[in-house]
Amino acid sequence: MITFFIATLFPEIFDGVLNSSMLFKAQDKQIVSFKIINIRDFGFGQRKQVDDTPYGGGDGMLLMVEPLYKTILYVKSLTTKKITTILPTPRGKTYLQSDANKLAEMDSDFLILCPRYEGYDERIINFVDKTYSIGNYVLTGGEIPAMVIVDSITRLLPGVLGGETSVINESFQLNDFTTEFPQYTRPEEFNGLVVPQVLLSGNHKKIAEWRNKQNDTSKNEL
Ligand code: 6GU
Repeated sequence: MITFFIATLFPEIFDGVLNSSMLFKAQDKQIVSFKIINIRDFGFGQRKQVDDTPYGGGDGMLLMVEPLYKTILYVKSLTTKKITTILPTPRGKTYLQSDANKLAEMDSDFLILCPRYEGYDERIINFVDKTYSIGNYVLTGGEIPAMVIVDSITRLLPGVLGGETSVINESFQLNDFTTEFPQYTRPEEFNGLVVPQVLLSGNHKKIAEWRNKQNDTSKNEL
């Protein structure tokens, strides 16, 4: 069982995503467990303050290093298993399928620290193992990236997709650059749009060849 500890200032954001569909089933099958930690529990004083203004000036507030550090220590006190600590940040390495593949093989629990506000005190970098960005655009916090990372790892764990995973990884060589082939279901014709004939042919060799040839990313240019 792999435990994902997710540290956030907005625990409610995760309710729907973690408790629906495959992520719910993965918990139900005891393949993964999700534990949401509220960073505010490690804030200072009565107001549980976790943020402060940046040295040198600038807009907004930063997450202070100490509440994040205390969160890490707390989570490490909860388990004897190895914990890989991940910080989602637009300044991290771009997260790719190959990263998901490696993380899914690690036999480690994970702590994902979700930043908010205008960022975090850079000194927290010394206490994390990995930093990832999920692409070149700016989001309001680390929660959506955390969901992306959790989802992409969980679906690779044995038993989550009922054995499909190895098929996807091996026979289709899913890597950072492949797109999946287009698929069709009933009806055979919709508003004059027909299903490619080869898929109705029953010729599995021809179908496999056709699928391998499909790599149409033209819509990405629109
Ligand atoms: Cl990990 N965080 C934020 N705030 N924005 C992002 C991101 C992460 N990855 C892409 N944009």
